[in-house]
Amino acid sequence: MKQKKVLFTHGYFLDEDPKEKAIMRPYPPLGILYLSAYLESNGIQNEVFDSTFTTFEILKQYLLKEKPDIIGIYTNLMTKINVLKIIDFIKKDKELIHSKIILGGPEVKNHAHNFLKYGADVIVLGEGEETMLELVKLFCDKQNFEELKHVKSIAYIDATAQLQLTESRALLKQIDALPMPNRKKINMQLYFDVWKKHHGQSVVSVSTMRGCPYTCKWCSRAVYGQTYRRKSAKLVVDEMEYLKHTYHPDAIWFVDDVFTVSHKWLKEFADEIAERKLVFPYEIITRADRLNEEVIDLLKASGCFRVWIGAESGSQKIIDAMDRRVDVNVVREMIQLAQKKGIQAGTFIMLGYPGETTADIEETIHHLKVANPDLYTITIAYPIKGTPLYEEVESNFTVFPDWDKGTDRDIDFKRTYTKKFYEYAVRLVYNEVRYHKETLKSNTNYFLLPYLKAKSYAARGAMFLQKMKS
Ligand code: B12
Ligand code: SF4
Repeated sequence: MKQKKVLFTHGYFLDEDPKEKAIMRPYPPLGILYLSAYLESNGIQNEVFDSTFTTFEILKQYLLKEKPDIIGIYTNLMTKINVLKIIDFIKKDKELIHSKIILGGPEVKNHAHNFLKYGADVIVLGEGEETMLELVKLFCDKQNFEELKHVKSIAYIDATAQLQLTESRALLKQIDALPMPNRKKINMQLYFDVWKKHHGQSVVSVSTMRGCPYTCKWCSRAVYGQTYRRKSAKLVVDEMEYLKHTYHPDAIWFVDDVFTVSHKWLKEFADEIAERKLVFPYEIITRADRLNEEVIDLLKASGCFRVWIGAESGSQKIIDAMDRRVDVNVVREMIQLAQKKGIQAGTFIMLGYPGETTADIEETIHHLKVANPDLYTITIAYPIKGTPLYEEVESNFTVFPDWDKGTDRDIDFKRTYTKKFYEYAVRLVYNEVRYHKETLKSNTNYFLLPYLKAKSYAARGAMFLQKMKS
């Protein structure tokens, strides 16, 4: 086999992202680091160009200098427009005309044909390791596109200009067999420096599970589907040990969808940590219905300092409409129990879900006041293609950008009230909840209270005006 030059990259440039620049919590692109490690362990050398701390110009110069034969690009909803710019550049430059562009990641499955028409050569659908390896081998051995039909889980355009979707590939049974992400291919120190500078501690991300067995209607499961596969606790702790000795980070963030989904696994994990005396601060995301006192004790004992508990709303009606399958009272209970046991609790809120009324928003404010999480974030609901929410609101789209000009985040649909109404509702929630928190403090700043109330009233006034328009 003739080895070709293989490069992985992604289209995320932190400098272009004002929201991220305000929070400065960047993470390395784990997906392509997994692919890089998998190829390397199968004898295929490759490089990773981590675009996070660079610019499009620097990426262009790199591509022109290296002239990779195969360029694999991670694509998600936020990076889609940049990925299109990268494709455009590669396809129009005569020095790169020979390069094959392979796209993967959560955004490509439901837009495969569009990406191909835009210039991508192959789209990898779902989990990428085995498919990428087969594609690289195929491109190294033969140049014949006819052979692509034998590679499972891809989309491409054939010689007769027809879209071809190949047979689906079974998901990897044993994710234990995967090598650790190839972090040595990128400059991890750049991430640690940013974290240290802005948050006083360096954090490294780790993935231990693939897939999620739940059904939340707005959530994209384009890559791993409604599955659940887990690395053995021993291997996860091996990775933690390796990270600790190689990079000396201050904390770990587990990017898993529902970290405590299996209590059996969690027990094994906590035991392994205890046995190796490797208690290390870590942060997770999970669901309230997968927490209880025993689980919270295991988390605490094994180093967990913060748990994010999704609920999305304080209104049971909206939680049920999302098919989130959780009881709002259990969410409150678990936020409080985690805090009581010395673990910080955060939660996510989504406003503007179909059917949400002012009464539901008031319930959410009440929920946040009662639950009193240490942290929370609010997003305005938007439909991601391929999700049940998308199908539900598709016939009611009011704003739908051209595919190559915008993302699903820019879509708007007919909600109970206008999108602007919910933007003001976000302000209302923040100010009301902050007001409440301030009143609980013994050293409250009494000038702050009327200021926050005034902001709440202003938000309510603006919501009222928007309601009139709805
Ligand atoms: C960690 C994470 C984040 C982090 C960090 C992102 C990062 N730099 O890694 C933060 C918090 C910043 C974040 C933010 C957002 N995220 Co996010 N995030 C995740 C999460 C939980 C884990 C990602 C991960 O590391 N997975 C593990 C790796 C191994 O899997 P993977 O990346 O999918 O890679 C595999 C395949 O996709 C494929 N593959 C990947 N790249 C390539 C490239 C090639 C060439 C090939 C062949 C294959 C391939 O092979 C890999 C291995 O099998 C996922 C959900 C999930 N469970 O994956 C959501 C997810 C990726 N996020 C999502 C969204 C919507 C967002 C936001 C837009 C949310 C928002 N604010 O509105 C922002 C946008 C951020 C941005 N600037 O890009 C969606 C993406 C949906 C979509 N269609 O794109 C997901 C899928 C969540 C969901 N279920 O809806 N996110
Ligand atoms: S939101 Fe979380 S629990 Fe719900 S389906 Fe998505 S990953 Fe699973």
